[in-house]
Amino acid sequence: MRIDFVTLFPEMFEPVLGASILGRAREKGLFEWACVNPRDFSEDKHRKVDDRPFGGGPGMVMMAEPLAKAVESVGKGPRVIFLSPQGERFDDRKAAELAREERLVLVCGHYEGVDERVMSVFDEELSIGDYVLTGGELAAMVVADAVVRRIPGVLKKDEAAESESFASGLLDFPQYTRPRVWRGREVPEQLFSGDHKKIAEWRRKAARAATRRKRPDLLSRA
Ligand code: 4FV
Repeated sequence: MRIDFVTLFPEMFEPVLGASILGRAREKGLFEWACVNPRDFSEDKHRKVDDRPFGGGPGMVMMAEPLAKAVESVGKGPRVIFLSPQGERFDDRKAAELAREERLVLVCGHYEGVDERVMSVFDEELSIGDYVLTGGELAAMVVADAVVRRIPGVLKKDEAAESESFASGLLDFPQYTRPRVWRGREVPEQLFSGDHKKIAEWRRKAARAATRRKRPDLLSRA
């Protein structure tokens, strides 16, 4: 899979996407990415990419031309997704859907937003949550992380297991590791029974209990 990020802050991406599982996915040739900066498409001698809002009001607005040119420079074909609080809520189902794509373009807004007329250049809008970020970059990286880890071969077998949650409609069961007693608190003895059926049964019950307690909405959905 290839992802092109349209962003005014390309320096933000390598530290995050170059590390851990996504870094490894790139090394394994399962994932590649690049950044396209609208500033490189500004015809303005000062490489201007934002301007004051018509009708007044605080802040600045991203100009349509440099942004449209940057998106179009990636070429026809890829699905173009604009990250914004007005978008459809991003979730596990959407991650699975996007993981089937060959190419994605993730467009990162900044300032108060973008000139509304450039929305026609985007195929869809996605939001990672009902709050306002300073830019779409973090949201784009969240989407990239959740999508790339769904690409076959990116996660090792044992890593893959943990990404089942949500797909099963339930939250994950609680995990424990050494020491067996920590600050006087024991690990549930069922996990030492060696009886895998009993352990799986205990985990299923624990996952349902956790979901009922923390995310009852998921249960109604499940
Ligand atoms: C956002 C979100 C988000 C809004 C103004 C960028 C910022 C600035 N993107 N999910 N929540 N974007 O807050 O995706 O342009």
